[in-house]
Amino acid sequence: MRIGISCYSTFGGSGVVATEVGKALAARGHEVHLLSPSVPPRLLGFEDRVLFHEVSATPYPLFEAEPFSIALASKMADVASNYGLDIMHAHYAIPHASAALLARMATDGKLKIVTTLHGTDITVVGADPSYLPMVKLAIRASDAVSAVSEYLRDETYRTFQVDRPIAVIPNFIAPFTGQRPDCRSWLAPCGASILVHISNFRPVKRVLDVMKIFEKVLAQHPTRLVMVGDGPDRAEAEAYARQKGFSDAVRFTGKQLDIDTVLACSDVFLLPSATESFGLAALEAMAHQVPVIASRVGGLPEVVRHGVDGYLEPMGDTDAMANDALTLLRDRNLRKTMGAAAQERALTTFAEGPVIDQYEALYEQALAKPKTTVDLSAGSR
Ligand code: GMT
Repeated sequence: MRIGISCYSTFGGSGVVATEVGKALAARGHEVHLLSPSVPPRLLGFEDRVLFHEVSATPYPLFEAEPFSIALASKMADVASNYGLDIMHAHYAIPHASAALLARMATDGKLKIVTTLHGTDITVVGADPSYLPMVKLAIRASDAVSAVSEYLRDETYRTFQVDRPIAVIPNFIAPFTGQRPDCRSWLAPCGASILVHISNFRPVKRVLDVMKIFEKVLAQHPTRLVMVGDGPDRAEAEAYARQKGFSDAVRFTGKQLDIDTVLACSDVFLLPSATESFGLAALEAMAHQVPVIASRVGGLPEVVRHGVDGYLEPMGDTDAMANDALTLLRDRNLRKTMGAAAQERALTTFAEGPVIDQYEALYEQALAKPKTTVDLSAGSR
């Protein structure tokens, strides 16, 4: 098949999943066209059968903001007709799915649209009245739709009252090579334990909770905290560490392409989010044998088994999360047992192969749908 994949190129779960899906499809012989504002972080090297198309919206003095959605739809229509695409796979509903609807109209209804819902496109921003009608239309009018967890599928039905099948296709772990350089001596000198958090530091990630958990742990156990990523709440988290006098024990690394190296030398992963449709970062930690302590919210219970791969606690309960962390850091055997269970689950239940099979099946379903009729005759009179 010839498949277009449209996604954001910022550090975020949807761009990671979209890029890894594209690479895996290309490895199976499909021709993949990635459309994004810049090269997504996971498209690191040359990949056979993967072509990249940069989407840029030309500024014009009249615009208050460049109409990215229109530029994206135009690029989709261009690539679809010039390369004969069969499918446009939109990752994250806003604006990728609605732009794909426009591109389908512009290509006489031949292009099939597959939309993958990732999280806040449904649970936070998608439910906002300024976007809701268009997100709802995109969900209804796509040829096939998937959500990354049962939780997200159910939230989609609840919020948008749509009556159509939505497949659940989870996030997955792309194969990675086992050995990584040891960064422990720099991140945690003198044999301290390492807690790690990876995110885009948006309010939904509750990074201040990460700091509070660490503060409680540090009071009882020699530990370092590694904060990977960047975003709006980073400054507040850094200020908290300085104000409480433990900033020397925290490394804010900023955005990192190579999270595998950091995870390979970490002891416990913290994800105290307010909501999380799946929690790809948690799954990536599990793949590295790192037990996860997370909020019991959204799709996280579908990923992390409480007491098996880590612990799930009520959102905001930093005392419980700190106690869990101390339990794990003080008991090397428990940590090893949970880490091994977590890795086994990540690499089997969430292995790449079966997930890509599911996406291919979804594409087949979309291709079997009749062509969408586009009647533009009224406009040509
Ligand atoms: O930042 C992004 O690219 C998407 C982001 C979001 O906020 O929607 O992440 C979501 O998609 C990931 C990949 O499917 C999931 O693993 C994350 O749990 C989900 N984030 C949230 O639901 C907060």
